[in-house]
Amino acid sequence: MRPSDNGKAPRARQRALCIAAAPEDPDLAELRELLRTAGVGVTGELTQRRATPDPDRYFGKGKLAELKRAVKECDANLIACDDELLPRQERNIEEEIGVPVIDRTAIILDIFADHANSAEGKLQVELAQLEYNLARMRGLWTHLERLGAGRMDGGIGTRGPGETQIETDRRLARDRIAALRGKLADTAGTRAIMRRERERAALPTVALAGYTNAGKSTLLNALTGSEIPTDNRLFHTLDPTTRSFEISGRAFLLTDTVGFIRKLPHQLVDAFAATLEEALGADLLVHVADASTEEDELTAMLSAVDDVLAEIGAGDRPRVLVLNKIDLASEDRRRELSFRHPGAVQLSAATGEGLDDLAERVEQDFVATLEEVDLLLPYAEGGKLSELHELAGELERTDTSEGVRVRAHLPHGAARRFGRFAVDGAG
Ligand SMILES: Nc1nc2c(ncn2[C@@H]2O[C@H](COP(=O)(O)OP(=O)(O)OP(=O)(O)O)[C@@H](O)[C@H]2O)c(=O)[nH]1
Ligand SMILES: [Mg+2]
Repeated sequence: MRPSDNGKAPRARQRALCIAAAPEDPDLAELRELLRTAGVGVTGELTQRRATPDPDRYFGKGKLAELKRAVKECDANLIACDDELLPRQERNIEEEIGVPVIDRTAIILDIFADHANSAEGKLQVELAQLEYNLARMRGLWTHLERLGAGRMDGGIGTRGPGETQIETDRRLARDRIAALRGKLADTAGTRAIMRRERERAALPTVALAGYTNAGKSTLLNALTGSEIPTDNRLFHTLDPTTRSFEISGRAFLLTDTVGFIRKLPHQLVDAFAATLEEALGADLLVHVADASTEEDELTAMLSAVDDVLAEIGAGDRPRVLVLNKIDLASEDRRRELSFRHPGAVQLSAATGEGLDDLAERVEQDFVATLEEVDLLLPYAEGGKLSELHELAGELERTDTSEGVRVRAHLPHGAARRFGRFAVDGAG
């Protein structure tokens, strides 16, 4: 059957049995959460402790037989695997069990496809999906056929057409991938122009990064008085949003970014690289974490974010750790958190508790990077003075016969730009 034929079934009718194999006891809570976000029901789970997954079938033979019985018992019509599967693992399980198999990567890609709003976000997700499909020689005809018709409504695990179509598909997919890369390069170019304009304004930028659902967008709203959408589902925000806010009279730009997750599909990291680099080129990175999760889980989330930051080359940016949702933590837990993460700011974006501490911290860390300048602004350049005010907040000014003498602390970019007015400067 062609996927377009069975594509009419509502997604909620998909009943998944979750599987995972890991050296430690596998925990399927996050996979369930991903499926919930994707609109798939979960009817059961089956896990196996093993050093590495079986290269051909993911599970061992005995476990696979158990899986077959479990699928029947809980009336599942889909198997959802917590790891990215090799194409042959996927094929073998499907043949053995007789129901479609979907892996973690495909689920995440599906959620991204559903949540993408901006033109750029859609291009990025489509690129990631095509690359995932191409790598698995999956029929792509359907994907291309449906372009323009909105997102695929065939539900998770939608199959491609038969193998005969695959060679044509591969060619079409490669053409499409090249076209997408071209379009994305154009948007990245536009963004580079916008960034240069911002650099000319030299407002310091702070970027929020962190695990999905940590509360990044809620924090952005709390700090800037904005109302960008937030939700208790994974990967709610895909597009970077930038808003300005003030600390002690100094204007900052704050950028919200796409959330990270363990085993983040590399296709997505590639596709979103330009967006992420943009956001992470900030003066200061605020790593937002969900303090209401248990310590083990929190540690795993923190290191997943560290890994992605390192992967995209932002590993050594100046950083502040925020432990958000502190309103949900007991007094004991708060003490434990300050002991375990001494440098972190504990706050609640929801109640506003601790926001002042963060502002203080951002200012402090940012101020440490400021450069002291001593300028002489000719009276003819009056407009520059108010610009300086916005950049520096506090100014120390004296009127002289030649112009206004100003001492201030400026961000690196602005200090360079005002260099020509420097009293002891060379030009
Ligand atoms: N109790 C409590 N809930 C919070 C707090 N901050 C955020 N939340 C809730 O956590 C959920 C996720 O918040 P978002 O701001 O959408 O999280 P995000 O990090 O932007 O998530 P993605 O965009 O999916 O990466 C929402 O349901 C928020 O209401 C907090 O300080 N306390
Ligand atoms: Mg968000």
